[in-house]
Amino acid sequence: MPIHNADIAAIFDEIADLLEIDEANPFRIRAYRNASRTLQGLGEEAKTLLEQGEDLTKLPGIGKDLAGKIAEIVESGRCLALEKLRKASAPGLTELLKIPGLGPRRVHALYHELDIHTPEQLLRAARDARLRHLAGFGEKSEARILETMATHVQQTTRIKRALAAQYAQALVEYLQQVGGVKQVTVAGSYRRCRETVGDLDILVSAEHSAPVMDHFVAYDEIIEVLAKGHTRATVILRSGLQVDVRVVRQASYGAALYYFTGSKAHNIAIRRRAQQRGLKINEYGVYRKEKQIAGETEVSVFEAVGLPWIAPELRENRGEIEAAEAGTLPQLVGLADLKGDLHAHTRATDGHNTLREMAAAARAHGWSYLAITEHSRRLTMVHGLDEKRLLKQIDEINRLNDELSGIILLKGIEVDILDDGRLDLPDRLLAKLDLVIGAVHSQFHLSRAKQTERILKAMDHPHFTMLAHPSGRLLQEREPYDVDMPRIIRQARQRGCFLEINAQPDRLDLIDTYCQLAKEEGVLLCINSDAHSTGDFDNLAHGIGQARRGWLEKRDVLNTRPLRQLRTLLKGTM
Ligand code: DGT
Ligand code: CA
Ligand code: CA
Repeated sequence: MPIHNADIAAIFDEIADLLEIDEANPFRIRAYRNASRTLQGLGEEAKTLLEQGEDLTKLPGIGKDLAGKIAEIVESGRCLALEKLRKASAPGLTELLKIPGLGPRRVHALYHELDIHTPEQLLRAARDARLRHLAGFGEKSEARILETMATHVQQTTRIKRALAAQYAQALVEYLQQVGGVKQVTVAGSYRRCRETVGDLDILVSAEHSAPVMDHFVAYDEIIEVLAKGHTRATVILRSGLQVDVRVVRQASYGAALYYFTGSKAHNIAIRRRAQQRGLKINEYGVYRKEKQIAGETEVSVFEAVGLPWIAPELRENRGEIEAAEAGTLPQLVGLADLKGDLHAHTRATDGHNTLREMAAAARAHGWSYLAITEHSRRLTMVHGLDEKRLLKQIDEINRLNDELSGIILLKGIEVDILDDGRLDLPDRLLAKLDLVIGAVHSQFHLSRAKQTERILKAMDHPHFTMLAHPSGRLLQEREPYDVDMPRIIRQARQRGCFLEINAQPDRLDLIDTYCQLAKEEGVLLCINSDAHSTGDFDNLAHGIGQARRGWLEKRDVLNTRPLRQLRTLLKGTM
């Protein structure tokens, strides 16, 4: 049975969750979380590395013990440590963690005080008003839990796109093995680069569908075949992910690709347009009466309804059809447009690589600059920098810049925005830096008015350059905090500062519709990897997807600027 990195990561995450509910040693918990992150970002399958005899302890955050566990999982598909932890706790307990607003501490209280270990029990207790008396809860959080439970079921069945990508790529390669197959493409929300996907919609072009269907349902990660017909099948993978596969002839490939890319709202609007022109449009082609007039390529489908090709990321019926009609579609930003990255960590705090290693990796990506932005002192858990250690890092960067060629390290900080909107380090120190990224890492539940005021105050600070992960959401873990984002965007315009698109696959924050608003307001966005190791630079591809969903062009993105222009823009904020 093939074990993917995503499977191992899921096991480590569950271990970390259970340890956290158990109030185990925080460093032990972090070790599992870091290892999970390393695996999720790893370009190559751990299984392959092991087969090649590679030493896994060379990977960031993987020590001897974890390397052993990875080998165990790859070989046996099992992890004894997890099984032991599961036995010692109630089944379903980690399900509770997926409910937004419930962290390990609260789950611990629910379990030990009220014997609640399933979402159903939680719902019942909230309805009976039993939660409000629990330490750390109250009437407000009880109401919030009732509210989120309503949407919870729907949310947990989706999966992060970056994770789905690992399953998708393996499956695409598998399907390409069949003789006669010309093209294999993942369509649906995946192709539109939504941050989570409900299922995978895979399209295969071949003249004969039977061999493709037979090969597909024999894939050894399938645990259930829900449907199998002549040209389509639906299955569930061991990971729980649902996959739809459809086989079409080359003459219909464009029409099918178009149709199954969606979104549904976009498709419906285009179909109406086709009808107005006396055309019929479906997954097989575009028809006038009975005659197919288009459908081999996507371009031909759009052409038939009088439009230029529209990039998949825009197809949400949010104005793209009108823009296509008017000839004002954006020239979307691409990965190759980026000149550098402005948010990265090193071993000085919770990163895994040295300054020198990070610089070399950034240069290898072809960039001309990389900003080092460690956490500030308030985050003691990750060894946030105090004044003395930041000064020391500034010196190190200066020295390294003298020595290195082809890459410039910029001096920055990811400084905590304190509860009252002040910044976590003194002005005279921030003044020595090239950029100051402000970040909210605490007090997520302030009222909308207070949270907004807090962030606006921080942005007013003379040295504030950029707001990190502006909404604070963690996909499927934490809802965005309640904040007046349009006001923050307007403030950024007035102050001449920037907003981040944090490219970590579980953040992808700023959210697409606000990217669009920021662009309209003339606020530059910066697509940042938030790298904690050299491998994390690959996150930028996810950030680009998010930026494209937000209609951003090269000129809307700060880190497409060459170094000299960038420096001028950064100085404007200091
Ligand atoms: P997901 O899977 O929830 O992340 O989102 P999608 O967009 O991938 O949705 P899915 O998998 O249900 O369907 C794939 C595409 O098929 C969808 O984007 C558009 C097309 N489609 C599905 N149902 C309909 C429909 O009732 N009418 C039209 N016009 N298109 C549909
Ligand atoms: Ca889908
Ligand atoms: Ca589907």
